[in-house]
Amino acid sequence: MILNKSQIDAHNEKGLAKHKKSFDYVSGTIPDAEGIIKKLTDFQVAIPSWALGSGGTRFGRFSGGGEPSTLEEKIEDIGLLHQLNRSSGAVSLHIPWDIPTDAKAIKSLAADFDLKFDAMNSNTFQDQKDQKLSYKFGSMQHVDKAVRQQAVDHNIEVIKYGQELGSKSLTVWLADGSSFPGQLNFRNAFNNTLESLQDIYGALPEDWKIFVEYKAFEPNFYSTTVGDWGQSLLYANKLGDKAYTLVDLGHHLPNANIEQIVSLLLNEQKLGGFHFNDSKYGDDDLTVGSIKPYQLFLIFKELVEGMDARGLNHATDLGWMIDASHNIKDPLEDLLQSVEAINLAYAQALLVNSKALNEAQLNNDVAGAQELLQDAYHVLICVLYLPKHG
Ligand SMILES: [Mn+2]
Repeated sequence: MILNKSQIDAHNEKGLAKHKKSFDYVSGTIPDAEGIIKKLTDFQVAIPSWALGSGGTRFGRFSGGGEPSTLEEKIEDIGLLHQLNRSSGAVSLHIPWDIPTDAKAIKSLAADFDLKFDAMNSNTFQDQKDQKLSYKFGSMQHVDKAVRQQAVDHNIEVIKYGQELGSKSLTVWLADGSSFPGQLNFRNAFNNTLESLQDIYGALPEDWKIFVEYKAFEPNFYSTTVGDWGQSLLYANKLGDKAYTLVDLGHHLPNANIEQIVSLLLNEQKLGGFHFNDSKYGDDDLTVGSIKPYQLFLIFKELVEGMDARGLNHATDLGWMIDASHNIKDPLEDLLQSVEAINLAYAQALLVNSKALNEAQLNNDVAGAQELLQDAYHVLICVLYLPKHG
């Protein structure tokens, strides 16, 4: 379903007076409201092609009505989302789930909805129909060179699809690891994976980036071969300038200090991309901001500070994507909530008085520093959410 502009304008018109009143109040309360709005407008979060259908758990899947089945329908859904929030202007494709058989037509359909193609995602975590060799015991870490080569070839094929669509990056997430002690020689698994990644890196176009995603557990539960940001950073450093670490919020051990990880990766100029979701226990893939919104704000605070320190463009120099699963909500409603939570956390981070914070830190003013963060976090919640539900 696509809305026409007059429908959206008519809807916006109804809330305009109320919005204007709140906006005037907010912009009178905070410095540089226009500058913040410009940054928010430029900030686009990619929607992965697998996010439009209902997800499921190991135990079951309850599909909703009207789920898109083709890539064209998925792009139309993302187009609708982008019409509504103007912040979801990119698609992230998964191969082989969403192979663009007619790349030219897909590219032009996406352009009709003002959508670009963000990072491409490869898949060596499951066996496809007619696949020659199995990934049951890993892909790039595999003891058999032929399996590793199959995984490398697949990734190179994904790059080719991406080139046809105008994408500029490849995200590699590996399910490789082991489920039982003794199953794997850790060093051999690491070195095999490095060699495979080097082969892919060699096929990467000059203006592309490769993102190495890490995950501490699942589907393997004893070890994972790219298990944390340190291991991902090792790969990224060994690969070269076009290789970066990708942070997925749900891929850490419980209570990990993700904001500190983000800060240090930016300091090393090795943070490449971000997958947003929220969680309470593990890789729960819940709606962004639904469980730990303050943590999301703290992460964005480090992102903003670290990107500014490195002179990076917030909107274009990192890959931003939602990576959540929609099990009981309508995916489109869920995605709207997620993108709104991201925009809010970003806005809150932009409101941090960094000069005053720096002074507080230099003076060891612990309470003052904490207050500065909490002020930035609360001001928008007060002005935005009371009128919205009042
Ligand atoms: Mn992810």
